[in-house]
Amino acid sequence: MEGKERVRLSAMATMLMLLLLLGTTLTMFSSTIVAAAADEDSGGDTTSNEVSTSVSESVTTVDEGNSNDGSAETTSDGGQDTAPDTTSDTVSEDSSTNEASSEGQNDSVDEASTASNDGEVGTTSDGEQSAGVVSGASTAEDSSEGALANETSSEGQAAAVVDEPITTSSDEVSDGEQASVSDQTSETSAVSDEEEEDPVKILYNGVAYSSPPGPTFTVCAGQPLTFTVVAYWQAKPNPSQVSFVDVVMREITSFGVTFSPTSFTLYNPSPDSQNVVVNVPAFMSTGTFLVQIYADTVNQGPSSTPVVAGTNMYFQVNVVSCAATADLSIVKSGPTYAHAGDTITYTYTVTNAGPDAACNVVVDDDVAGTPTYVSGDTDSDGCIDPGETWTFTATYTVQAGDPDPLVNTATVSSDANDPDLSNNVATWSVDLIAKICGYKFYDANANHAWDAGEPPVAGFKIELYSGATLLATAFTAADGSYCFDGLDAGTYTVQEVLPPSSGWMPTTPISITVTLLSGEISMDNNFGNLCLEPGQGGKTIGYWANAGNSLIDSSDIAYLNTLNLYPTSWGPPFSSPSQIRNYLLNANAKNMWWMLSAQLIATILNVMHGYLDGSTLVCVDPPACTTFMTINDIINGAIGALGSNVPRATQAYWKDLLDKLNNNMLPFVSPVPCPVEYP
Ligand SMILES: [Ca+2]
Ligand SMILES: [Ca+2]
Ligand SMILES: [Ca+2]
Ligand SMILES: [Ca+2]
Repeated sequence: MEGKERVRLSAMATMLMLLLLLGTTLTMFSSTIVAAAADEDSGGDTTSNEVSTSVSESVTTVDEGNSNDGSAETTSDGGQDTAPDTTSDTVSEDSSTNEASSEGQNDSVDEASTASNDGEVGTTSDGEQSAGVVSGASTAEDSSEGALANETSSEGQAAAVVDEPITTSSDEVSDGEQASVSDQTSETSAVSDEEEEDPVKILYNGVAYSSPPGPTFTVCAGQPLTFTVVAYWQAKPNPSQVSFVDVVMREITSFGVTFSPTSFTLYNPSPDSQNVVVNVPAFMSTGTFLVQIYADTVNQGPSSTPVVAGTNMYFQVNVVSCAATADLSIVKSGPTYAHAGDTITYTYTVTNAGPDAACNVVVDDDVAGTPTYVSGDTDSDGCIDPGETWTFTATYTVQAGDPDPLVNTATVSSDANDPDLSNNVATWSVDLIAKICGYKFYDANANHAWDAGEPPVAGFKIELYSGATLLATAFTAADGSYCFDGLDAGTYTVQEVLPPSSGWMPTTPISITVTLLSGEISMDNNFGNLCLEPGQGGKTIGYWANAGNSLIDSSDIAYLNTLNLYPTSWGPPFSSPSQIRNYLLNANAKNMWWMLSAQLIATILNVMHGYLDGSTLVCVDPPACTTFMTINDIINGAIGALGSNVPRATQAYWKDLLDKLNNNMLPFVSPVPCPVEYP
């Protein structure tokens, strides 16, 4: 009796402690608590874990105890009164609690908890109980209602949750073997001296989560979960009956949990344990799933009396979607303007604000195509990690007539979820600009085209018009070039402005009409010019008949005698300068052949004596100057017109040119550009 009293006292003391610990949440103490207390007592190693474990168990168990009572009764209908009695006995130790609880029980049973309890109980006694777990939660309120009875506690904790030890004990009881055993377990007192057996515990990180919710494991949908628990049996130092326990691990819920090993044996006398790997198959949907596993003591020895109870462990699997989430953003850059024919290089900068890496990144550009990766994957994993900045480039060659501005859109995507798609798009606008260019060249040979060796003319004014509107003015560069850039598509006129006070004149049209497509470059809108200077150096017929006559030498005479000159008594052929003087002084236009011959002699002598340069280009139709000839051209033309059968008009034409040339009346083309000056 003393021993029993002692046990009771310690049990009472423990309960008080638990009450303090749990405050008002404690409801009532079931046999489990008592058992736990007794365990601690006898075990001597009342670890906090155990305490807390037993507390939580007891809390959850309380109502269960009740419900178990109910169930037990139910069960008892099927076979045994002893178990329920035992339980109630236990409770009755708590006296007042007991009744209250039983009322609470009844209430809860009557109310919502009924179903669950029934379910549980039923399952429980079967040793299975998925449904019970869920219903447990819902029962919480019931229990609290019945709670008055439940004194204080538990709100919540669950009537429905089945208490394994009890369940087991009822199972055991149902074996018909033991009123006494359950008495021991629950009552602790007298019997405990004989057969105190700790229930097997399932410890996770040293804690027995024998009531829900237990630890929570967060896993990705579709990914299995594996963790290790310890099946633990706090055996007695001097066991009188039980020296080993065969344990089988099984799942109460139906998620397909497996164990490795599934079964094993724990031995007395030393506390024995077995690591058990819990394999939870993948959940495919997200959410939180409560899992209940059970360490069942299926055999023990040498006694066949099943006094070692199994135990539950609860844990939750929080299944979350693990598709990567990454906030990609793209920034695009490129030139601000471009001409047709330009190859634009766009640069794309892609970053990831996380939180996850973005893999299988695709950058696309609706104009430039698929950009090429350049750099940024610092860890070379093919994914844009937060903190990485990836660079891509793409090129596009602008075509004349492309949309202006040329706007293209780049997008970035990956296989990660992107919560903000607004920054996955970037556009870039390129202003397409057209251009008109050309050269100002010195058309030294007045052939209206540029020829190799003809120099550029710098400083020449060129104007750009749209219709009658002057848009811009340019001056030719040192290389003679000019451009009007930045133009939109349209029709323009470029026009040169001649320096007003010099002999500049165009040899090509002074204005050019240009029609541009967007971005188009119109080149070679060239202007040819030359400048005139007064004719000089010419000597007249009078000169060669008088002052210059003595300059005529035998070679002059020899050459002149080769020409088909008009024949007179003074020659040709000539034999002396005086004959030439008489021929020149008596020449007249009665016969145009003679007059042409006289002017031709003077011009030839001018050239042969260096007064004129036969290559000098002269304007033969001043002031219009649409036709230019070299002095040699004129001489040769005149020679060709000599003769008796050449029309007078023809001979007169050449005679007049020679006359003007000899009198310096035909402008010469300057061999080099004249100064270009504008006011
Ligand atoms: Ca984004
Ligand atoms: Ca990377
Ligand atoms: Ca434009
Ligand atoms: Ca030319």
